[in-house]
This record gives sequence, C-alpha cells and structure tokens, in this order.
Amino acid sequence: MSPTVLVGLIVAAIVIVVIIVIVMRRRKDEQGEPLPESDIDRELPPSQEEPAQEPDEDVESEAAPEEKVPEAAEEQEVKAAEPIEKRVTAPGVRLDESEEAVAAQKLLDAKRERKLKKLRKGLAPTRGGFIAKIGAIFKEKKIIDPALLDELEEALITADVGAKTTEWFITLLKEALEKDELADPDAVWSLLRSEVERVLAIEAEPWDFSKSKPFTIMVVGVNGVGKTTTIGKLASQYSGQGHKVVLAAADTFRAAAVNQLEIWGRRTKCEVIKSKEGADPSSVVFDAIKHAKENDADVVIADTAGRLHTKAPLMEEIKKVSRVMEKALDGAPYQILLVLDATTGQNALQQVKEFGDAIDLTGIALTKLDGTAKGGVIIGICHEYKIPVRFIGIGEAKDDLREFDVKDFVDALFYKEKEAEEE
Ligand SMILES: Nc1nc2c(ncn2[C@@H]2O[C@H](COP(=O)(O)OP(=O)(O)OP(=O)(O)O)[C@@H](O)[C@H]2O)c(=O)[nH]1
Ligand SMILES: [Mg+2]
Repeated sequence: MSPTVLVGLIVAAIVIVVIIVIVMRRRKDEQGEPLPESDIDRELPPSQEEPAQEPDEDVESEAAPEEKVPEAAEEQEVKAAEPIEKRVTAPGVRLDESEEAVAAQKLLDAKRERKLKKLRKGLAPTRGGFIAKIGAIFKEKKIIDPALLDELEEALITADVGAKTTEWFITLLKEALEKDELADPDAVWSLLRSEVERVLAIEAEPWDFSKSKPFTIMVVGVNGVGKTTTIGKLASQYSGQGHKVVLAAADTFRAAAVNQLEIWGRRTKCEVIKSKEGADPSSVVFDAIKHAKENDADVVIADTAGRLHTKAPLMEEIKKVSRVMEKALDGAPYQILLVLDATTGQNALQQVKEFGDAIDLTGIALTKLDGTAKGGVIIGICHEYKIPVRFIGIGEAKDDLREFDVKDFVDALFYKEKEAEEE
C-alpha cells in the first residue's frame, strides 16, 4: 500500500470517528441529561433573580430609629433559596418527572429544615434557661426523691412557667410517683415533655379567610410588645399569598405609630387607612372596614394603641373599637389577637387576665422568644387561660413570625443540647 493511500485511509477513519462522536452527542442532548445534583446546588447562591437588598431600603431609612422595620440575613438566605425551586420546576430544565419530584421534595425538606433550625435557634435562650436546667437535674439524679421534685419546682418557677402551672405539674408527678408510674428520671422527663405538648395543644379552628369577607383581625396589647411589627409580618405573609390586605392605623395616639404602620404597608404593598393624630381610633377601623368592603379586600388588620392597660378608660376604648368594628361588619372583629412580649415573663400572664376580662380574646401572639429565657411563660398562659397561641415571634424580620405549631415548638424546646451544639 502506497503511503498516500495509507494517509488517505487514516484521514477517512478520523473523519468517521469525529462524525460518530458528534452524532452521539446530539442524541444525548436531545434525550436530555438529568441535571446533576451538584449543578442544582450551584444554582443556589448567589441569587441573580432576587436583588440582595429589598428595594424599599430607602423607605426604611425614613423611620425614626425606634420605629425601624428590620430585615434579617436569614430572610435573604430564604429568598436566595427560592429560585432553585423555581429552577427545578422551570420548563427549560431537563429533568424527568420523577427526578423533578425528588429534587423539588429535597428542596422543600431543606427549606423546612432551615426553618426548624431557625426555630431551635430562636428558642435557644429558653431551652438554655429552663429545659437545660431540668436536663441537668435529671442527669445528676438516678433516682426520684423529694429533692428532685424540689429542684424541678424551682426550675419551673424561675422559667416563668407560673406558680399555678408549676404546682399542677408537681402534683401530677407526685401522683404518678405514688402509682409507681415513674421508674426513673427519664420517665419524669418524658412525662414533662408530653404534658407540655398536651397543655400547648389548645384546639382552635385555623384562620379561614373564606369565613368572613373581609376577615377582620383586631390586634391588642400593651406598649412595645410588638403589635405593629406582628401586623407587618402578617401583612407580608398574607399579601405574599395573594390576599388583598388593608391595615387600619387605629393607634392614633402617636404620629410615629401611624408612620411605622405605613412603612410596613409600603413594604408589603398593603393599603393603610389612617386619620390624623388624636383622631378617634373607632372611626379609623370603621373607615378601614368600609374601604375593604368597597374594594373587595380579603383581610383587615387593625393596629391599636398599647397604652397602660390598667387604666379603665383605655380598656373602654378597646371595647369601643371592637363594637364599632361589629357595626361596620357583622361578626367583626373575627379575631382578637393579644400580643404578648415573652421577655416580660409573669407580666404577660397578668396582661392576658386584664385584656381577657375586657374583650373576648381569640388568640395570642407571643413575641421576642428569641431574646429571653422566660419562654416557659407560654406554658403557664395556655394552662391557665386556655387561649390558643396562634403565632410566635422569633426575631424582627418579616419571616420571623411563625404560625404556632405545637409539635415543632416542643421538638425545638426539648431539643437535645448536645445535638444543638453540633449545629
Ligand atoms: N427580637 C425581637 N424583637 C421583636 C419581635 N417582635 C417585635 N420586636 C421588636 O419590638 C419592638 C417594639 O415593637 P412594636 O411593633 O413597635 O411594638 P408595639 O406593640 O406596636 O408598640 P407600641 O405601638 O408602642 O404600643 C420593635 O423594635 C420590634 O422590632 C420579636 O419577635 N423578636
Ligand atoms: Mg405599635
């Protein structure tokens, strides 16, 4: 064979191989390769679809320092994660149906785990304060004796669980002991946990906006407990779910209070109905409900003043606001949410009593659980007053208001410190 023929053959062979490779690649492309997981992960940060900063930053800067409407890094983190879900389910991504479902589920699980982690972090001070104390008692004691019960009683009292609730629990333990139902400290521990869960699980219908149009929520509570912030967080959630929300600035006592609600209104794209400083709060809620009815809004949330609740005229004012809401719409206010600041401990219990004597409370929002070891007060509130906890606040950002889930809460509260340290 001549060298020319040989070279010709080699060139022809190379061309054939190249053609085969190209054809195979095309086919593979057409069939669609599943996106490797590592690729999905890489889509996570940085989020190009979401701006790193909320556009209404300039709005925030308008607020007086104490009226700041804060955002947390965690919220940015959650936002950054959102595009992956969109991406996994986006039409252009070549995942077959089952892979897509698995990937989407993984992302949902990861999101839930992030939320639980945040809850555990928020409850860390309370867990460290009283659950850890109780845990330490049980660690040291291998047998149940009167000294253990005394130590337990002290731990419960100092955690602001409340004297009545503590007494009830200690009696329960003694009875179980007499019946020989508690073999060891572990049994006491699990009895405590299951009883806490039972006490917190107050039956309450979920908020169903179809039950009343507009669904009216009156928010009450003493100064600085977090009413306006809670309203802002609720507005953010509901408007994010596509509901049309109207906010009533019925705290007409201070101009700054109206201003603070307006900032939340702008941020959450909700209308705010207001009046001038010193105006009658009842007229503001009346106008807000009227406006909501005329504009087909789904939810009205009324912010009220939080001045000293111990003065009768102030309670009278809240009663009047509630009556006027009823005049504007049958059945209103559909919910009366009492906001309590967990850091105030036993005072919170007193506030439930004062407000509960004046109006029919339908739920509680317990805020600032992230900054206190006194979170045990939630057990006392539920045990003594049987009013369901609807929301808990574990930070200042929009996403830091959680619908109260007994199981998640108890899991986070009794989370083992050893594991928590590893996080
Ligand atoms: N750490 C933390 N801070 C919170 C939480 N909820 C509210 N706050 C903060 O508590 C402070 C008071 O909140 P506001 O919403 O103004 O309280 P308010 O009840 O409307 O107060 P008044 O209008 O004065 O009666 C603000 O600095 C909030 O950011 C929470 O869950 N955790
Ligand atoms: Mg306020």
